[in-house]
Amino acid sequence: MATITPAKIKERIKSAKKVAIFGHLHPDLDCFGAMFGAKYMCESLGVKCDIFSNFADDLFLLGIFPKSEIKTKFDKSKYDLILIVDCHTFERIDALYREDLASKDILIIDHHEQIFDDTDIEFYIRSDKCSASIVIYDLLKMFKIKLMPEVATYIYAGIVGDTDRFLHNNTTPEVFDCASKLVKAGADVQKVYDVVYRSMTMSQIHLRNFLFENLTEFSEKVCYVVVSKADLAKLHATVEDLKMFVNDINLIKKYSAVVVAYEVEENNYKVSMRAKNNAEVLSVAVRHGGGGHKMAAGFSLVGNKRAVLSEIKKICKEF
Ligand SMILES: [Mn+2]
Repeated sequence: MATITPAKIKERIKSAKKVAIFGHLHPDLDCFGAMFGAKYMCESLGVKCDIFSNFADDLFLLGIFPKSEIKTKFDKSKYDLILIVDCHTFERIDALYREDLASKDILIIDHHEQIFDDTDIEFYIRSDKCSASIVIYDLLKMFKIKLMPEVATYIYAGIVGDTDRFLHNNTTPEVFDCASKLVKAGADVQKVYDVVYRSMTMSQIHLRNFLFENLTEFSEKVCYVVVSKADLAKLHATVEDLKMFVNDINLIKKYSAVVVAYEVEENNYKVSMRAKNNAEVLSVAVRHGGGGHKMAAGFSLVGNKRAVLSEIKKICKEF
């Protein structure tokens, strides 16, 4: 694993002919914020680039990020540098692109501890930062690139996403400082909040209620809920809808760790965990082949709802 400096990042981007930018599967606010911020960085350095994501057409985040600037089909012969943001492992890259990326020159800019094992990959990792978007913001500042209002909005959205509106303990004084500068640069704060927090559909409301109603207490400190694709279908809700509410489960005072398992593909569950009150969920996630942050981490489980449910009960004992 080769770590590189911001100066070297600038050099690498400037010497590329065309850059392809990727984030993780099912991109969230921070992933899109970092991808769009990185695109602006490359273009400001005079290098052409494209963002690639196999996103859902009706993704609500597209109310913030322009769909027309996201490409789906990737022709690897057209790009000589791959920039990956907000992603800590190849497994989190969409399978659609994974193979095509393996043979390319890769640079990773992120805030997750990395488990990429390819020694040719170059890394710039700031695990002390709240989001990949703020890492990009810092680079823009270091490269003396002036922020445009729309880019300030993208980065603001990324920070809001990964701090959950300045709620998590990754919200340092520096985050507020950055937010203030982004607002001064013209970030459309109300648009971000309207799209992300004031746009719930009735099926999302029903899903949120379903999650709380089906929450099961494992112990004094731990609770869990398992949601199958059939459950989601009954509620006319999607996996994207469900992801909006994982943090909400963590609002309950008594539980210091919450476990939410949801079926993303048939018999393939994503397990998202959240912690508070000085508890941590990362070590459990890592033990089960996943990753993330101390208080927000996850992993995958294979099996039908019954099998996953019994596995989750065993995992709850680890807290
Ligand atoms: Mn992130």
